[in-house]
Amino acid sequence: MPRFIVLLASLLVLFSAAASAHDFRLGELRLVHPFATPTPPTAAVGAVYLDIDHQGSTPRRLISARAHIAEVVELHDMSMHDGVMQMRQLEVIALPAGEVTRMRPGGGYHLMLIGLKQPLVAGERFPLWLTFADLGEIRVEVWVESAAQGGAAADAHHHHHH
Ligand SMILES: [Cu+2]
Repeated sequence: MPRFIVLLASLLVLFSAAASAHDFRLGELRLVHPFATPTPPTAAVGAVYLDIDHQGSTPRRLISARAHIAEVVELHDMSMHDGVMQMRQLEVIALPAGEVTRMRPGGGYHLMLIGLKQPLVAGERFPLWLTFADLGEIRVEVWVESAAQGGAAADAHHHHHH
């Protein structure tokens, strides 16, 4: 009986994740739809993406991130150098005032989960803490879903609010 209820609850979570997006607010920052793409069972790394909609007039900076499911979380940028995709660690991610900083699989900014303690399974969720200079720390919930699904949900969320 209890097993049946747990199964039903997890199906409901999957269903709602497919149909919606989520966001968080810290001061004038709106943190839109944090998501992570699924990983193979033995993967040591993963990546988190979110859009940061900065609706204020003072430039802000994301300075660190952490999560229970990874030993460290690094701020990364991925770009092409001489035809090769390369990732580099950033000290900060600068957030220009009045702009949306987008993170998407395939290139650019992302949050790298290093020393992953468990695989990222589609439909599951996990907490992540983000620290911004002068604004402090906020806990957000990361949804594990495909690159296409996560990107589409984040895009749709912007259209909905603007
Ligand atoms: Cu990376």
